[in-house]
Amino acid sequence: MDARLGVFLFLLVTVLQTVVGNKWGYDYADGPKFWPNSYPNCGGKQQSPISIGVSEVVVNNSLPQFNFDHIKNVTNLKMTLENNGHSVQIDLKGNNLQLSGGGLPGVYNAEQFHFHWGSEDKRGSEHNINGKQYPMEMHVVLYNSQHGVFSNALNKTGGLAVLAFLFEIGETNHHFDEIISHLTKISHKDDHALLNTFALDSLFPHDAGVYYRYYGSLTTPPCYESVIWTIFKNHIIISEEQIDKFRHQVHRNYANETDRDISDDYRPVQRLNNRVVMTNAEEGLYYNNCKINLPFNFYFMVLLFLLISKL
Ligand SMILES: *[C@@H]1O[C@H](CO)[C@@H](O)[C@H](O)[C@H]1NC(C)=O
Ligand SMILES: *[C@@H]1O[C@H](CO)[C@@H](O)[C@H](O)[C@H]1NC(C)=O
Ligand SMILES: *[C@@H]1O[C@H](CO)[C@@H](O)[C@H](O)[C@H]1NC(C)=O
Ligand SMILES: CC(=O)N[C@H]1CO[C@H](CO)[C@@H](O)[C@@H]1O
Repeated sequence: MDARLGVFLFLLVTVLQTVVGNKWGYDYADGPKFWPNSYPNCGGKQQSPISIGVSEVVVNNSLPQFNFDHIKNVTNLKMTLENNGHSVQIDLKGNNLQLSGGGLPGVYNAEQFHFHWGSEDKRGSEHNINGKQYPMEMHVVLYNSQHGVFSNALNKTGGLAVLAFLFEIGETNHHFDEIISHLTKISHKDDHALLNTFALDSLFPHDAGVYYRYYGSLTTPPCYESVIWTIFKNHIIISEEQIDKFRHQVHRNYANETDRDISDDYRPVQRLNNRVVMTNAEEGLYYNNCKINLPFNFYFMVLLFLLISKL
């Protein structure tokens, strides 16, 4: 695009936004670039998501494991699936699903969990590892119980904790059947459906022991810098067929409007500024990003060794 045209469009959109008011989304006109106009916190210095460069991560041996015992609880559980026009969200309010450990300053209550995904496998996650984006990311949003209710915790430092899980494509994951089988019931904005309950941690990867930790923000307006982020090293596996249902069965519009998929509902990575990303274990310093690299390097080293030993 021509630079002057770009500036013109930017100004035009800025003016239109002021007129139209606080609407946000992921299109050019209402996208992340414009969020700071209506939501000043989105222009802050400790924003999320970020790119996690594994070589810059610091091991912190004082970061303990999480205690998922209470999060497993399905007694009197109520889970409501909702299309909020930006994502597919499962409401957990009032269930008293508590999380502790993981170096969190107190006991946190689960409020909801939701997803960000791409229209293609090569994008969709909000956080990336060593520059690599994943097709989907799940966020479990919790608030510090000392604030009583979610809305009070929202804008307090450390008021929120988000557990983030990255997805990769593989075999069908039947733990997601209950959610995916109800997507056609929430095909339009503001649609709701009641789910048969399941243990929240059944969606997590088998081993959720190693994680990354940093302090950041909500990845959607109003972008408050109140979030203690945890990104788990191990991925959740789902099939292409399953992710395709997220891509095409839920729309961002009301039923009386033209259907548009919710896909590509992710915010681009933000500057790290002075922040440090920590990990709770040495394994966090190794990320098997590219499976081809390892054997190649191995053979290369063997070859080099043989060559040197011949000299
Ligand atoms: C599970 O939830 C029920 C009802 O809220 C509660 O009475 C019970 O103590 C909880 N159990 C655990 C292990 O959290
Ligand atoms: C390591 O983690 C603990 C628990 O969250 C925290 O109190 C401490 O400040 C961290 N250490 C460093 C060097 O950041
Ligand atoms: C479509 O439905 C929504 C909510 O049901 C309503 O607010 C809106 O005015 C409707 N739009 C049209 C064009 O009828
Ligand atoms: C922690 C946090 O994000 N605090 C913010 C709460 O809201 C005010 C007003 O928008 C901001 O100035 C704070 O930074």
